[in-house]
Amino acid sequence: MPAVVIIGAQWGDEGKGKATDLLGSRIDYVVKFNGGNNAGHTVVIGNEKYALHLLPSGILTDGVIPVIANGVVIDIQVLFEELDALIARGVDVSKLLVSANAHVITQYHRTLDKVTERFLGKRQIGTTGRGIGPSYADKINRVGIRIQDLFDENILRQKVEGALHQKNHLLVKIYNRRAISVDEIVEDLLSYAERLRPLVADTGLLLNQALDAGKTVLFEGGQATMLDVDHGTYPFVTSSNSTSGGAATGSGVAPNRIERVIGIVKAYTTRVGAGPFPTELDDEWGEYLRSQGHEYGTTTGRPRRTGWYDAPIARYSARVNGVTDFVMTKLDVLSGLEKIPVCVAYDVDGVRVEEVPVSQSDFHHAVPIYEEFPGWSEDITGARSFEDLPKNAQDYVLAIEAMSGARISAIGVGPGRDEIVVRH
Ligand code: 2SA
Ligand code: GDP
Ligand code: MG
Repeated sequence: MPAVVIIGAQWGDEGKGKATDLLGSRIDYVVKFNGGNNAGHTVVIGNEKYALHLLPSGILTDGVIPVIANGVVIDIQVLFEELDALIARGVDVSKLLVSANAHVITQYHRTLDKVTERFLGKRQIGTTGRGIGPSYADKINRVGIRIQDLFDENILRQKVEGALHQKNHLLVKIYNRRAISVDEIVEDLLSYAERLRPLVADTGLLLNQALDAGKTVLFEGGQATMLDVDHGTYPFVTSSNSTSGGAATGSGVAPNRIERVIGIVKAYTTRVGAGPFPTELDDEWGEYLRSQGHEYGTTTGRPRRTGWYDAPIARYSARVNGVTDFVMTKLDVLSGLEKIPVCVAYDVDGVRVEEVPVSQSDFHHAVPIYEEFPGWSEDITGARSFEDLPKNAQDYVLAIEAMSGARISAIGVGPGRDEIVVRH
Protein backbone atom coordinates (compact mmCIF):
# COMPACT_ATOMS: atom_id res chain seq x y z
CA MET A 1 0.00 0.00 0.00
CA PRO A 2 2.59 2.64 -0.96
CA ALA A 3 0.57 5.86 -1.46
CA VAL A 4 -3.05 6.15 -0.35
CA VAL A 5 -5.33 9.18 -0.58
CA ILE A 6 -8.29 9.89 1.70
CA ILE A 7 -10.73 12.50 0.45
CA GLY A 8 -14.17 13.73 1.46
CA ALA A 9 -16.72 12.62 -1.13
CA GLN A 10 -19.43 15.17 -0.26
CA TRP A 11 -19.16 18.70 1.21
CA GLY A 12 -16.79 17.91 4.06
CA ASP A 13 -17.00 16.73 7.66
CA GLU A 14 -17.60 13.16 6.57
CA GLY A 15 -15.29 11.98 9.35
CA LYS A 16 -11.98 11.90 7.49
CA GLY A 17 -10.06 12.36 10.73
CA LYS A 18 -11.44 9.12 12.07
CA ALA A 19 -10.74 7.22 8.85
CA THR A 20 -7.19 8.57 8.69
CA ASP A 21 -6.62 7.61 12.26
CA LEU A 22 -8.03 4.14 11.64
CA LEU A 23 -5.40 3.47 8.97
CA GLY A 24 -2.74 5.25 11.01
CA SER A 25 -1.11 2.19 12.52
CA ARG A 26 -0.20 0.83 9.08
CA ILE A 27 1.07 4.16 7.85
CA ASP A 28 4.53 5.75 7.99
CA TYR A 29 3.71 9.29 6.81
CA VAL A 30 0.47 11.30 6.94
CA VAL A 31 0.45 14.25 4.58
CA LYS A 32 -1.84 17.26 4.50
CA PHE A 33 -1.75 18.51 0.91
CA ASN A 34 -4.42 21.23 0.62
CA GLY A 35 -6.27 23.86 2.61
CA GLY A 36 -5.19 25.20 5.96
CA ASN A 37 -6.80 25.86 9.31
CA ASN A 38 -10.22 26.05 7.68
CA ALA A 39 -10.33 22.27 8.11
CA GLY A 40 -11.66 20.69 11.25
CA HIS A 41 -11.06 17.05 12.01
CA THR A 42 -12.45 15.61 15.22
CA VAL A 43 -10.79 12.44 16.44
CA VAL A 44 -12.01 10.60 19.51
CA ILE A 45 -9.46 8.30 21.17
CA GLY A 46 -10.77 6.63 24.30
CA ASN A 47 -12.17 9.43 26.43
CA GLU A 48 -10.03 12.05 24.74
CA LYS A 49 -11.41 14.25 21.98
CA TYR A 50 -9.00 16.11 19.70
CA ALA A 51 -9.99 18.85 17.26
CA LEU A 52 -7.30 19.41 14.65
CA HIS A 53 -7.32 22.18 12.08
CA LEU A 54 -3.96 22.76 10.46
CA LEU A 55 -2.19 19.63 11.61
CA PRO A 56 -2.77 16.32 9.85
CA SER A 57 -4.71 14.00 12.14
CA GLY A 58 -1.97 11.36 11.79
CA ILE A 59 -0.06 13.44 14.33
CA LEU A 60 -2.04 11.56 16.99
CA THR A 61 -0.64 8.18 16.00
CA ASP A 62 2.68 7.13 17.51
CA GLY A 63 5.44 6.49 15.03
CA VAL A 64 3.77 8.34 12.15
CA ILE A 65 5.61 11.25 10.54
CA PRO A 66 3.13 14.09 9.94
CA VAL A 67 3.84 16.32 6.95
CA ILE A 68 2.39 19.68 5.94
CA ALA A 69 3.13 19.70 2.22
CA ASN A 70 3.56 22.45 -0.37
CA GLY A 71 -0.15 22.67 -1.28
CA VAL A 72 -1.14 23.87 2.20
CA VAL A 73 -1.51 27.49 3.32
CA ILE A 74 -0.10 27.96 6.81
CA ASP A 75 -1.12 30.44 9.49
CA ILE A 76 2.06 30.09 11.53
CA GLN A 77 0.58 31.44 14.73
CA VAL A 78 -2.17 28.81 14.52
CA LEU A 79 0.41 26.13 13.75
CA PHE A 80 2.27 26.80 16.97
CA GLU A 81 -0.90 27.21 19.03
CA GLU A 82 -2.10 23.82 17.82
CA LEU A 83 1.27 22.22 18.49
CA ASP A 84 1.44 23.71 21.98
CA ALA A 85 -2.04 22.46 22.82
CA LEU A 86 -1.05 18.92 21.81
CA ILE A 87 2.25 19.11 23.69
CA ALA A 88 0.30 20.15 26.81
CA ARG A 89 -1.77 16.95 26.42
CA GLY A 90 1.34 14.80 26.12
CA VAL A 91 1.25 14.19 22.35
CA ASP A 92 4.67 13.77 20.70
CA VAL A 93 4.76 16.33 17.90
CA SER A 94 8.52 16.30 17.36
CA LYS A 95 8.40 14.51 14.00
CA LEU A 96 6.36 17.16 12.16
CA LEU A 97 7.76 18.34 8.82
CA VAL A 98 6.72 21.48 6.97
CA SER A 99 7.33 22.14 3.27
CA ALA A 100 9.63 25.05 2.42
CA ASN A 101 7.28 25.73 -0.50
CA ALA A 102 4.03 26.04 1.47
CA HIS A 103 2.51 29.52 1.46
CA VAL A 104 1.73 31.51 4.58
CA ILE A 105 -1.48 33.14 5.73
CA THR A 106 -0.86 36.53 7.30
CA GLN A 107 -2.95 39.19 8.96
CA TYR A 108 -3.85 40.83 5.63
CA HIS A 109 -5.21 37.55 4.28
CA ARG A 110 -7.46 37.12 7.30
CA THR A 111 -8.63 40.73 7.07
CA LEU A 112 -9.33 40.48 3.34
CA ASP A 113 -11.26 37.23 3.80
CA LYS A 114 -13.58 38.88 6.31
CA VAL A 115 -14.09 42.18 4.51
CA THR A 116 -14.62 40.50 1.15
CA GLU A 117 -17.34 38.33 2.63
CA ARG A 118 -19.02 41.33 4.20
CA PHE A 119 -18.82 43.17 0.89
CA LEU A 120 -20.45 40.27 -0.96
CA GLY A 121 -23.52 40.61 1.28
CA LYS A 122 -26.17 38.14 0.18
CA ARG A 123 -23.79 36.53 -2.31
CA GLN A 124 -21.27 35.60 0.38
CA ILE A 125 -19.60 32.19 0.30
CA GLY A 126 -19.77 31.59 4.05
CA THR A 127 -16.00 31.10 4.39
CA THR A 128 -14.38 30.15 7.66
CA GLY A 129 -12.74 33.61 7.75
CA ARG A 130 -9.28 32.12 8.15
CA GLY A 131 -7.70 33.89 5.16
CA ILE A 132 -7.62 30.79 2.97
CA GLY A 133 -8.94 32.31 -0.29
CA PRO A 134 -6.78 35.48 -0.19
CA SER A 135 -3.64 33.43 0.53
CA TYR A 136 -4.26 31.09 -2.42
CA ALA A 137 -5.11 34.12 -4.58
CA ASP A 138 -1.68 35.57 -3.79
CA LYS A 139 -0.06 32.26 -4.67
CA ILE A 140 -1.76 32.24 -8.08
CA ASN A 141 -1.01 35.95 -8.58
CA ARG A 142 2.64 35.20 -7.75
CA VAL A 143 2.73 37.61 -4.82
CA GLY A 144 2.52 34.99 -2.09
CA ILE A 145 4.96 34.53 0.79
CA ARG A 146 6.41 31.05 1.18
CA ILE A 147 7.80 29.42 4.29
CA GLN A 148 11.32 29.56 2.82
CA ASP A 149 11.08 33.36 2.53
CA LEU A 150 11.12 33.65 6.32
CA PHE A 151 14.79 32.73 6.33
CA ASP A 152 15.94 35.67 4.21
CA GLU A 153 14.84 39.00 5.65
CA ASN A 154 15.67 41.01 2.52
CA ILE A 155 13.65 38.79 0.24
CA LEU A 156 10.84 38.65 2.78
CA ARG A 157 10.65 42.42 3.00
CA GLN A 158 10.59 42.81 -0.79
CA LYS A 159 7.84 40.22 -1.11
CA VAL A 160 5.70 41.70 1.64
CA GLU A 161 6.09 45.13 0.04
CA GLY A 162 4.96 43.67 -3.28
CA ALA A 163 2.02 41.91 -1.70
CA LEU A 164 0.86 44.94 0.27
CA HIS A 165 1.18 47.40 -2.59
CA GLN A 166 -2.23 46.69 -4.09
CA LYS A 167 -3.82 45.38 -0.92
CA ASN A 168 -3.43 48.57 1.03
CA HIS A 169 -5.06 50.45 -1.81
CA LEU A 170 -7.96 48.02 -1.67
CA LEU A 171 -8.21 48.05 2.13
CA VAL A 172 -8.11 51.83 2.45
CA LYS A 173 -9.96 53.00 -0.67
CA ILE A 174 -12.53 50.27 -1.14
CA TYR A 175 -13.05 48.70 2.25
CA ASN A 176 -12.41 51.75 4.41
CA ARG A 177 -9.91 49.92 6.65
CA ARG A 178 -6.52 51.01 7.94
CA ALA A 179 -3.40 50.37 5.88
CA ILE A 180 -1.18 47.49 7.03
CA SER A 181 2.51 48.29 7.39
CA VAL A 182 5.28 46.22 5.84
CA ASP A 183 7.25 46.31 9.11
CA GLU A 184 4.37 44.93 11.12
CA ILE A 185 4.03 41.89 8.84
CA VAL A 186 7.76 41.28 8.44
CA GLU A 187 8.32 41.46 12.21
CA ASP A 188 5.47 39.10 12.89
CA LEU A 189 6.68 36.52 10.36
CA LEU A 190 10.32 36.77 11.47
CA SER A 191 9.30 36.13 15.07
CA TYR A 192 8.42 32.54 14.10
CA ALA A 193 11.47 31.82 11.95
CA GLU A 194 13.74 30.23 14.55
CA ARG A 195 11.10 27.89 15.96
CA LEU A 196 10.06 26.97 12.45
CA ARG A 197 13.53 26.31 11.04
CA PRO A 198 14.06 22.74 12.29
CA LEU A 199 10.68 21.63 10.92
CA VAL A 200 11.22 22.93 7.41
CA ALA A 201 12.18 20.41 4.73
CA ASP A 202 12.07 19.51 1.06
CA THR A 203 9.02 17.39 1.77
CA GLY A 204 8.48 16.41 -1.89
CA LEU A 205 11.94 14.83 -1.98
CA LEU A 206 11.54 13.12 1.40
CA LEU A 207 8.15 11.64 0.49
CA ASN A 208 9.48 10.24 -2.79
CA GLN A 209 12.48 8.77 -1.00
CA ALA A 210 10.18 7.23 1.58
CA LEU A 211 8.06 5.63 -1.17
CA ASP A 212 11.24 4.36 -2.87
CA ALA A 213 12.16 2.72 0.43
CA GLY A 214 8.80 0.91 0.56
CA LYS A 215 7.18 3.15 3.18
CA THR A 216 3.45 3.86 3.18
CA VAL A 217 2.29 7.42 2.74
CA LEU A 218 -1.27 8.53 3.49
CA PHE A 219 -2.54 11.75 1.96
CA GLU A 220 -5.25 13.33 4.04
CA GLY A 221 -7.54 15.65 2.09
CA GLY A 222 -9.00 18.74 3.73
CA GLN A 223 -12.57 19.84 2.83
CA ALA A 224 -14.10 17.67 0.10
CA THR A 225 -14.93 16.96 -3.54
CA MET A 226 -17.89 19.33 -3.78
CA LEU A 227 -15.76 22.12 -2.27
CA ASP A 228 -12.93 21.66 -4.81
CA VAL A 229 -12.16 24.90 -6.68
CA ASP A 230 -12.33 23.09 -10.06
CA HIS A 231 -14.81 20.29 -9.49
CA GLY A 232 -17.04 21.62 -6.71
CA THR A 233 -20.03 23.95 -6.66
CA TYR A 234 -18.03 27.01 -7.77
CA PRO A 235 -18.01 29.76 -6.51
CA PHE A 236 -19.31 28.14 -3.30
CA VAL A 237 -16.09 26.23 -2.80
CA THR A 238 -12.80 26.50 -1.00
CA SER A 239 -9.76 27.79 -2.90
CA SER A 240 -7.76 24.58 -3.28
CA ASN A 241 -7.96 21.23 -5.05
CA SER A 242 -9.46 18.99 -2.43
CA THR A 243 -9.95 16.10 -4.89
CA SER A 244 -7.39 13.30 -5.22
CA GLY A 245 -5.44 15.09 -7.96
CA GLY A 246 -4.57 17.73 -5.38
CA ALA A 247 -2.58 15.11 -3.49
CA ALA A 248 -0.09 14.99 -6.37
CA THR A 249 0.26 18.71 -7.05
CA GLY A 250 0.03 19.53 -3.38
CA SER A 251 2.88 17.23 -2.38
CA GLY A 252 5.23 16.58 -5.30
CA VAL A 253 4.37 12.87 -5.39
CA ALA A 254 3.36 11.79 -8.90
CA PRO A 255 -0.17 10.43 -9.57
CA ASN A 256 1.10 7.02 -10.73
CA ARG A 257 2.43 6.33 -7.24
CA ILE A 258 -1.08 6.53 -5.77
CA GLU A 259 -2.58 3.06 -5.46
CA ARG A 260 -5.69 3.56 -3.44
CA VAL A 261 -8.18 6.44 -3.14
CA ILE A 262 -10.55 6.17 -0.20
CA GLY A 263 -13.65 8.35 -0.41
CA ILE A 264 -15.36 9.15 2.87
CA VAL A 265 -19.15 9.51 2.69
CA LYS A 266 -21.62 10.16 5.45
CA ALA A 267 -24.74 7.98 5.49
CA TYR A 268 -26.57 11.28 4.87
CA THR A 269 -25.28 14.70 3.69
CA THR A 270 -24.15 17.92 5.35
CA ARG A 271 -22.72 21.20 4.18
CA VAL A 272 -21.51 24.38 5.88
CA GLY A 273 -21.46 27.71 4.10
CA ALA A 274 -23.59 28.82 1.17
CA GLY A 275 -24.28 27.13 -2.16
CA PRO A 276 -26.50 24.51 -3.77
CA PHE A 277 -27.49 21.41 -1.79
CA PRO A 278 -30.35 19.54 -3.49
CA THR A 279 -31.25 17.15 -0.65
CA GLU A 280 -31.16 19.83 2.08
CA LEU A 281 -33.94 19.50 4.64
CA ASP A 282 -35.35 22.71 6.11
CA ASP A 283 -37.84 20.81 8.26
CA GLU A 284 -37.84 18.80 11.49
CA TRP A 285 -35.95 15.96 9.76
CA GLY A 286 -33.08 18.31 9.02
CA GLU A 287 -33.04 19.34 12.67
CA TYR A 288 -33.23 15.67 13.66
CA LEU A 289 -30.10 14.82 11.63
CA ARG A 290 -28.30 17.90 13.02
CA SER A 291 -29.01 17.02 16.63
CA GLN A 292 -28.52 13.24 16.34
CA GLY A 293 -25.32 13.71 14.31
CA HIS A 294 -23.99 16.69 16.35
CA GLU A 295 -23.62 18.57 13.09
CA TYR A 296 -21.83 21.75 14.14
CA GLY A 297 -18.58 23.05 12.58
CA THR A 298 -15.36 21.90 14.22
CA THR A 299 -13.59 25.14 13.32
CA THR A 300 -16.33 27.76 13.61
CA GLY A 301 -19.10 26.01 15.56
CA ARG A 302 -21.60 26.86 12.81
CA PRO A 303 -24.68 24.63 12.55
CA ARG A 304 -24.22 22.42 9.48
CA ARG A 305 -26.94 22.22 6.84
CA THR A 306 -28.29 18.68 6.68
CA GLY A 307 -30.07 16.43 4.17
CA TRP A 308 -30.48 12.88 2.88
CA TYR A 309 -27.86 10.83 1.06
CA ASP A 310 -27.27 11.94 -2.53
CA ALA A 311 -26.15 9.06 -4.75
CA PRO A 312 -25.35 11.14 -7.86
CA ILE A 313 -22.86 13.12 -5.74
CA ALA A 314 -21.19 9.92 -4.54
CA ARG A 315 -20.97 8.69 -8.16
CA TYR A 316 -19.53 12.03 -9.23
CA SER A 317 -16.93 11.78 -6.46
CA ALA A 318 -16.06 8.23 -7.42
CA ARG A 319 -15.42 9.46 -10.96
CA VAL A 320 -13.51 12.67 -10.22
CA ASN A 321 -11.28 11.11 -7.57
CA GLY A 322 -10.91 7.57 -8.90
CA VAL A 323 -12.32 6.26 -5.63
CA THR A 324 -11.23 2.64 -5.11
CA ASP A 325 -13.34 2.24 -1.98
CA PHE A 326 -15.66 4.23 0.22
CA VAL A 327 -15.77 4.42 3.98
CA MET A 328 -19.30 5.28 5.06
CA THR A 329 -19.54 7.11 8.40
CA LYS A 330 -22.35 7.87 10.83
CA LEU A 331 -24.70 5.05 9.90
CA ASP A 332 -25.62 4.99 13.62
CA VAL A 333 -27.16 8.47 13.29
CA LEU A 334 -29.93 7.01 11.08
CA SER A 335 -30.96 4.39 13.68
CA GLY A 336 -34.55 4.92 14.81
CA LEU A 337 -35.88 6.31 11.52
CA GLU A 338 -38.85 4.46 10.10
CA LYS A 339 -38.02 5.24 6.49
CA ILE A 340 -34.83 6.60 4.96
CA PRO A 341 -35.05 8.49 1.66
CA VAL A 342 -32.05 8.39 -0.71
CA CYS A 343 -31.68 10.71 -3.69
CA VAL A 344 -31.20 8.53 -6.78
CA ALA A 345 -31.47 11.20 -9.52
CA TYR A 346 -32.65 14.81 -9.99
CA ASP A 347 -35.57 16.46 -11.65
CA VAL A 348 -34.25 19.47 -13.52
CA ASP A 349 -37.06 21.48 -15.10
CA GLY A 350 -39.16 18.38 -15.61
CA VAL A 351 -36.32 16.24 -16.99
CA ARG A 352 -34.90 13.29 -15.05
CA VAL A 353 -31.12 13.74 -14.72
CA GLU A 354 -28.97 10.86 -13.46
CA GLU A 355 -25.67 12.71 -12.93
CA VAL A 356 -24.61 15.95 -11.20
CA PRO A 357 -25.46 18.65 -13.78
CA VAL A 358 -22.49 20.58 -15.17
CA SER A 359 -24.52 23.82 -15.15
CA GLN A 360 -24.58 25.45 -11.73
CA SER A 361 -27.97 26.99 -12.50
CA ASP A 362 -29.38 23.52 -13.14
CA PHE A 363 -27.79 22.20 -9.96
CA HIS A 364 -29.23 25.12 -7.98
CA HIS A 365 -32.77 24.13 -8.82
CA ALA A 366 -32.31 20.37 -9.16
CA VAL A 367 -35.07 18.64 -7.21
CA PRO A 368 -34.10 15.28 -5.73
CA ILE A 369 -35.91 12.15 -6.84
CA TYR A 370 -36.06 9.89 -3.79
CA GLU A 371 -36.26 6.17 -3.23
CA GLU A 372 -37.26 5.17 0.31
CA PHE A 373 -35.61 2.40 2.30
CA PRO A 374 -37.00 0.83 5.47
CA GLY A 375 -35.15 1.90 8.64
CA TRP A 376 -34.13 -0.01 11.78
CA SER A 377 -34.64 0.74 15.43
CA GLU A 378 -31.71 -1.17 16.99
CA ASP A 379 -28.67 0.61 18.46
CA ILE A 380 -25.84 -0.36 16.08
CA THR A 381 -22.90 1.26 17.87
CA GLY A 382 -21.73 -2.15 19.13
CA ALA A 383 -21.64 -3.74 15.65
CA ARG A 384 -18.17 -4.82 14.54
CA SER A 385 -18.96 -7.04 11.58
CA PHE A 386 -21.39 -6.52 8.70
CA GLU A 387 -23.49 -9.42 9.96
CA ASP A 388 -23.92 -7.65 13.33
CA LEU A 389 -25.95 -4.94 11.57
CA PRO A 390 -29.76 -5.29 11.38
CA LYS A 391 -30.93 -6.60 8.00
CA ASN A 392 -32.41 -3.22 7.00
CA ALA A 393 -29.14 -1.44 7.81
CA GLN A 394 -27.25 -3.99 5.70
CA ASP A 395 -29.71 -3.46 2.85
CA TYR A 396 -29.35 0.32 3.12
CA VAL A 397 -25.56 0.03 2.80
CA LEU A 398 -25.79 -2.46 -0.09
CA ALA A 399 -28.32 -0.30 -1.95
CA ILE A 400 -26.14 2.78 -1.54
CA GLU A 401 -23.09 0.83 -2.62
CA ALA A 402 -24.82 -0.25 -5.82
CA MET A 403 -25.64 3.40 -6.62
CA SER A 404 -22.38 5.05 -5.59
CA GLY A 405 -19.81 3.63 -7.98
CA ALA A 406 -17.38 1.91 -5.60
CA ARG A 407 -17.30 -0.68 -2.85
CA ILE A 408 -18.09 0.43 0.71
CA SER A 409 -15.26 -1.22 2.59
CA ALA A 410 -15.94 0.09 6.11
CA ILE A 411 -18.88 1.58 7.99
CA GLY A 412 -18.69 3.99 10.93
CA VAL A 413 -21.15 3.17 13.71
CA GLY A 414 -20.05 5.73 16.32
CA PRO A 415 -17.49 8.49 16.89
CA GLY A 416 -14.95 6.34 18.76
CA ARG A 417 -11.82 5.06 17.07
CA ASP A 418 -12.98 1.43 17.25
CA GLU A 419 -16.64 2.08 16.39
CA ILE A 420 -16.31 0.78 12.88
CA VAL A 421 -17.36 -2.23 10.85
CA VAL A 422 -14.69 -3.36 8.40
CA ARG A 423 -16.03 -5.49 5.52
CA HIS A 424 -13.89 -8.18 4.02
P1 2SA B 1 -12.86 28.77 3.11
O1 2SA B 1 -12.75 29.27 4.52
O2 2SA B 1 -12.43 29.80 2.09
O3 2SA B 1 -12.20 27.44 2.87
O4 2SA B 1 -14.44 28.56 2.86
C1 2SA B 1 -14.93 28.26 1.56
C2 2SA B 1 -16.03 27.21 1.58
O5 2SA B 1 -15.47 25.97 2.06
C3 2SA B 1 -16.22 25.51 3.16
N1 2SA B 1 -15.34 24.86 4.15
C4 2SA B 1 -15.71 23.82 4.89
N2 2SA B 1 -16.78 23.01 4.83
C5 2SA B 1 -16.88 22.04 5.77
N3 2SA B 1 -15.99 21.88 6.81
C6 2SA B 1 -14.91 22.69 6.88
N4 2SA B 1 -14.15 22.73 7.99
C7 2SA B 1 -14.75 23.01 9.32
C8 2SA B 1 -15.23 21.72 9.96
C9 2SA B 1 -15.86 24.04 9.13
C10 2SA B 1 -16.35 24.79 10.35
O6 2SA B 1 -14.57 20.71 9.78
O7 2SA B 1 -16.26 21.69 10.63
O8 2SA B 1 -15.92 24.59 11.48
O9 2SA B 1 -17.22 25.66 10.13
C11 2SA B 1 -14.70 23.66 5.88
N5 2SA B 1 -13.71 24.55 5.64
C12 2SA B 1 -14.12 25.29 4.58
C13 2SA B 1 -16.83 26.78 3.78
O10 2SA B 1 -17.96 26.49 4.57
C14 2SA B 1 -17.18 27.57 2.53
O11 2SA B 1 -18.38 27.06 1.98
P1 GDP C 1 -13.75 15.71 8.86
O1 GDP C 1 -13.70 17.17 8.61
O2 GDP C 1 -14.14 14.91 7.66
O3 GDP C 1 -12.53 15.18 9.52
O4 GDP C 1 -14.97 15.49 9.88
P2 GDP C 1 -15.28 16.28 11.25
O5 GDP C 1 -14.36 15.80 12.29
O6 GDP C 1 -15.39 17.75 10.97
O7 GDP C 1 -16.77 15.79 11.52
C1 GDP C 1 -17.08 14.43 11.66
C2 GDP C 1 -17.67 14.18 13.06
O8 GDP C 1 -18.30 12.93 13.06
C3 GDP C 1 -16.67 14.12 14.20
O9 GDP C 1 -17.24 14.74 15.32
C4 GDP C 1 -16.44 12.63 14.44
O10 GDP C 1 -16.08 12.32 15.76
C5 GDP C 1 -17.80 12.11 14.13
N1 GDP C 1 -17.83 10.75 13.58
C6 GDP C 1 -16.96 10.16 12.70
N2 GDP C 1 -17.39 8.93 12.37
C7 GDP C 1 -18.56 8.73 13.03
C8 GDP C 1 -19.52 7.66 13.08
O11 GDP C 1 -19.38 6.64 12.43
N3 GDP C 1 -20.61 7.85 13.90
C9 GDP C 1 -20.81 8.99 14.63
N4 GDP C 1 -21.90 9.09 15.38
N5 GDP C 1 -19.93 10.01 14.58
C10 GDP C 1 -18.84 9.89 13.81
MG1 MG D 1 -14.41 18.86 9.41
